[in-house]
Amino acid sequence: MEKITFTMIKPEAVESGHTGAIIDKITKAGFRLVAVKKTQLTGDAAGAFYAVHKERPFYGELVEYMSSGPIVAIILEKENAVEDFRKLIGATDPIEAEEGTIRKLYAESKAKNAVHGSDSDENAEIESSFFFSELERF
Ligand code: FUP
Repeated sequence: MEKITFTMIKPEAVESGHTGAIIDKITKAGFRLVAVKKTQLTGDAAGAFYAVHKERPFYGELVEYMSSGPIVAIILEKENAVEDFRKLIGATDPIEAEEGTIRKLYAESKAKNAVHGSDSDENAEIESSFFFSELERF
């Protein structure tokens, strides 16, 4: 069975007009779009989405940034989706990301790093369900 992963194009990348180029790179890498939504997180919603990072020093800034403007939420499908997508986006910090990765190309910094990518199959489902009902997945 094909596996899913979840991504968000983050506020800075949307604001900079990189949405189309990023989706093009994702689909050319063999991922299928299952669901797509442009929306803006409230502070509370961003806090809940990143609750696993609550104790980390960057949590406050992360929540503020992720609720600062529209994001594009996407469910993606591909064999080995989670691992392959994390390879495609590159390391958290664009300075460490490999050439040609989405973060190397479009991220501004470790905090404003252009895209999110789920880190496990379990989190891919939890994060997808945060934004989309079963009826919104095709
Ligand atoms: P990643 O899985 O690559 O998205 O990275 P993490 O789960 O470690 O971090 C989640 C988000 O927190 C990152 F996308 C950006 C933010 N972050 C910071 O702002 N500073 C840090 O030092 C680490 C992460």
